[in-house]
Amino acid sequence: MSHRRCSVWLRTRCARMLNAMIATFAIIGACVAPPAATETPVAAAGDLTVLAPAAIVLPSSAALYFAVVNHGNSDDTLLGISCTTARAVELHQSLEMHGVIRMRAHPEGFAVPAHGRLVLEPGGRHAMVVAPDLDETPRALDLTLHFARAGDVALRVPVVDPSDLATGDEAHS
Ligand SMILES: [Cu+2]
Repeated sequence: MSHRRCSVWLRTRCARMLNAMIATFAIIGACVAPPAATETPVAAAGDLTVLAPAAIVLPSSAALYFAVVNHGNSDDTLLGISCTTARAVELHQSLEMHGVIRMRAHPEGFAVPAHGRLVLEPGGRHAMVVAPDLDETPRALDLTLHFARAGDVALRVPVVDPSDLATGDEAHS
């Protein structure tokens, strides 16, 4: 399978999943911050803390969600994510156009503004793990986040059920 073919397939699958989730839980773009109950940082580096990591596992990929809080005076950038047990990790953004969710790759990374936060969430910015090597019932994914200023941050992302994410969004809105 060529790379181009594979990524088209991935985006279709990812968009389908997001459409289904949005239709089911009506969480489109409503939530900017993760719920208060998950504000406890799970990782930190420099001025950054990482909150609320969650992964949804699909047949040949996984979607990643988390938040990064920048407590410092300087902007930072999430340049990329690596996973030693996957082919690649891509940064994506979901955009709604005429009622259809489309995916856009973000190889340039995502900004983490000074005294602000970056939120990866269903229906918005997120990351996709391509072809992860997982157990039959995986419990977590081990990743490394790469930031322009703060450097590398190791992150264990627990695998959750999609309904768990929807509960968090509903609680916040
Ligand atoms: Cu995606």
